Amino acid sequence: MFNIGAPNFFNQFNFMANKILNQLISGALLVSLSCSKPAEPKVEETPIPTLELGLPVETLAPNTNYKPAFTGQTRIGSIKTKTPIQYKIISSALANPWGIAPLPNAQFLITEKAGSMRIANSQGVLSTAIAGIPAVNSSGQGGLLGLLVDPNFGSNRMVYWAYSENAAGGTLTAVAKGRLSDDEKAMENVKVIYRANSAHASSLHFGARIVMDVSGNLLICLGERSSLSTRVLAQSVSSSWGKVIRITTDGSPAPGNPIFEGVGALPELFSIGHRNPQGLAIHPISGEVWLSEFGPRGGDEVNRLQAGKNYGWPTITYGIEYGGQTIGAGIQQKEGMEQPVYYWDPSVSPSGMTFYKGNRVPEWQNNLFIGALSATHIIRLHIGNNTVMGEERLLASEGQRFRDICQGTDGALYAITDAGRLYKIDKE
Ligand SMILES: [Ca+2]
Repeated sequence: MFNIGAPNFFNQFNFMANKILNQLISGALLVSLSCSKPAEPKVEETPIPTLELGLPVETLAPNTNYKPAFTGQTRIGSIKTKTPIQYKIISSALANPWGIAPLPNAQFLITEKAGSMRIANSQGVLSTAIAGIPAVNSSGQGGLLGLLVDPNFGSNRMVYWAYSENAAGGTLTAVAKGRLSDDEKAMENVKVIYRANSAHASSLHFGARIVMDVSGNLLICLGERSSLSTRVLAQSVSSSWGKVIRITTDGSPAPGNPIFEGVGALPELFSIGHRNPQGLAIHPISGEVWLSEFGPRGGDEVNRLQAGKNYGWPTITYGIEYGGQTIGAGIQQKEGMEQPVYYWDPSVSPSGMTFYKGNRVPEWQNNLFIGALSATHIIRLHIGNNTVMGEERLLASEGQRFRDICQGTDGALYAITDAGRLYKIDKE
């Protein structure tokens, strides 16, 4: 057990400065919102009495001198959880876990990259691998990836998962569904419901998280497969690379999908212009879908998804090539392309994420928690009126690559790491 909630001298010392900074940023945000953003339905938030902002959590130099589109789009002030928090490792026996989702009875369903799916109980004890999962290609970033437990699992026992599959010409991201057997040992009636168009000889950028929206349809994020020749297809409406798709639980394009203009536009597209999204979560109040995606060097993003919108990659980005060159025309903003709600430079490698809607830590309600891989911590973002109001780094001393995070039925957070750990994070 470790305590990460204690205030420190630095915070006390900077109290007044923080309050002034807080007011300045709040004022700037209001001006920015009223001047440059179209009117959006306001999202009600559980107010925090005083959101004291410290210096931004990021202290490293950025990769570029690009300017954000609005105040608070990057390097927002830091926040610190006041509730005393504890965390513990409840399992270290997972092998490259990739996705975690709560099951009834305080259990969790977990995918492992090499192709197995297991159940962990509330003490972290793991089941044997569940039988009946189709083969995956786990080279590079591929494998058994994101999963979703049906919100009506209690009555239908349905599970959906995404994975990289061998296909003519390389690999592709596929989506399957199945019924978890009553004895929890096998996936029954497994059916592949979607295959990305098309295969590519790359082991990178599969995307592959799944959520169910308020209408009961599936949203799945798909990467653009990383090659210079394929990244431009994130802008092509006839390719499913670099997209978020919205399909029924049978795999057909969902009713009410937006219409994209262009030859051969795929009817399953929900949003376009993504690079490698590895996080999806439904906002608890608005029901909107939020997404995290890996940008290039210095351009990782959080986006609030709206049907039919273009999120810019590779035309606009706050990042640069890993070799240092600018990307495309080196622009960060363009008419007709959406700005990220938030971005990180340097990169943090944002992966799975969840909004907190529990009662264990009231000040966390509706906050967004994101596993960070290269930055080795859990990101906490306080969201208000669809903007990021403050950022905190949790479990940074653990030095783990956090791959996914979910909220258990007990109201605690549970996070998995590439090294095979399952953490429980809760109030003391
Ligand atoms: Ca973008």
